[in-house]
Amino acid sequence: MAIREIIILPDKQLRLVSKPIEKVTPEIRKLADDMFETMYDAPGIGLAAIQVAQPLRLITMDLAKKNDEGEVDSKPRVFINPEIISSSEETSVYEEGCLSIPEYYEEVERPAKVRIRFIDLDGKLHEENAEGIYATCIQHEIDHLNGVLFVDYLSKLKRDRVLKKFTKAAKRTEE
Ligand code: GNR
Ligand code: NI
Repeated sequence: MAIREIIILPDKQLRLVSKPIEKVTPEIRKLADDMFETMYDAPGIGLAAIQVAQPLRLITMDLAKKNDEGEVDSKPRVFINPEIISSSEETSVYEEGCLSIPEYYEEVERPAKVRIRFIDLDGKLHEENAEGIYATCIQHEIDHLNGVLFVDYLSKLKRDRVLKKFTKAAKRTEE
């Protein structure tokens, strides 16, 4: 396994539409392994392949949280070619962050529940209902596959302010 570099705003690759995966090859498995290592190291609860500069429809996720005994209840998940089949009318608001927009957090309103379809690393098809942080996270990650970032849901004023901050920071490090 290896930690890969996470690309950050204003990297234009974040705006690419990722390509469907036709076959789960050893390279795809290696990419998923590396994405888990990168995600846990960050740390983050989800990661889309484009965040490590691979424009493929692959997502890793682990919504690990401490249980009543204080032990970490970890559940690594892989989503290949995920799709949202339906979304609830009801919405919920979560404070979101993104590893590609470090140290910036804002509230985003999204459908509270979604039904998703995806394949796993064994090529097996799944359909699941997601709610709570799972629903928010899978929508955030599927957005990445379509070149969409959570700041796109904010007011133009807020979005422009974040973009400017990251563009300036990128200029400073290239000098
Ligand atoms: O680690 C992450 N936390 C998070 C919190 C609220 C909503 C979405 C997320 S995903 C984010 C990691 C990331 O950038 N995934 O693309
Ligand atoms: Ni993100």
